[in-house]
Amino acid sequence: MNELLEGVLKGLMSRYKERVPDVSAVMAAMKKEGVIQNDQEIENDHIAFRSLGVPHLGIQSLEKVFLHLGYTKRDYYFFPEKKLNAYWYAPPAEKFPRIFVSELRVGDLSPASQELIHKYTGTLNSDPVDSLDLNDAGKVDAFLHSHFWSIPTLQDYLALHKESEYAAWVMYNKYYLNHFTISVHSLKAGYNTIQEFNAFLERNGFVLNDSGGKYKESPDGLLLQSSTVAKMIEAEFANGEKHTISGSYVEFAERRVLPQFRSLPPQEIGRQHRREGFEAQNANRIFESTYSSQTTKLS
Ligand code: OOG
Ligand code: NI
Repeated sequence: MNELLEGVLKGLMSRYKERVPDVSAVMAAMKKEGVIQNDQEIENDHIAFRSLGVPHLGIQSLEKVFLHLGYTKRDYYFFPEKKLNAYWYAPPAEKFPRIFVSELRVGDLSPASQELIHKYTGTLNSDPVDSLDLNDAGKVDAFLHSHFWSIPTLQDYLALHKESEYAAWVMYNKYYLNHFTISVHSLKAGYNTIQEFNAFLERNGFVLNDSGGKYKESPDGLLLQSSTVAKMIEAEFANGEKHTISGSYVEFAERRVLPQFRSLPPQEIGRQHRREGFEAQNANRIFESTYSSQTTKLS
């Protein structure tokens, strides 16, 4: 099972790296400053997917893939303003990343936007995961990068974008990895807090999402997160029309040691001694890494 999961994650990461130049750029900057010698030293805290809450798709469909690969469903999060649901999933072993899956609450959108989405997804009459061979890493990888609906017209994309930037993002980007996350607490001193890591990112020219501040802190003070602003990619819409849209980004997380384990020697600290899970108020701001309020800072 773990080999299968390794194969799927490898496929996801290689396409993500091709598409998000910040991934290799952050790693190169870390090597330049001697933080890491090679990419494998980086701990991937979590990866994230977005989806559409419509019949046969959404969380209930996508999660089947990861439950099959050994993940366990954990907490639910609700984002009323962005009209999203999300869950996180714990990996079968510590060496694998957690997974954060969100979905658009399509029924909460205006009738016009709902109609636009259904125009594309309404052709599905079964859950595509149900006909997928989940024991074949190559097939799962291809599935996660395939189309379940036709490429939208630019006009429909822009109409959706006005009401929900998340909706427009998924309509075009589908299940492309939305981000991977570097665990900064596992890095060497000088880089292992979110403030220090953000300073490193900024002196190397990376632009941070500053919605709610350049890092987001959970109310318990134990989960601190920051992220780059998504890079713009040239997208080709139906009829060959082109437009630049936001792609994916990179996230950074510091999970602090829980109070009851603070007296443990540093070399004994493992994942189970640190803050687990996610935080709705942090996530609410991190979503905006692909929103134009943030991406326009790049131009
Ligand atoms: C996910 C945003 C939330 C986190 O770690 O809280 C998130 C997204 O942009 O799809 O990644
Ligand atoms: Ni995240």
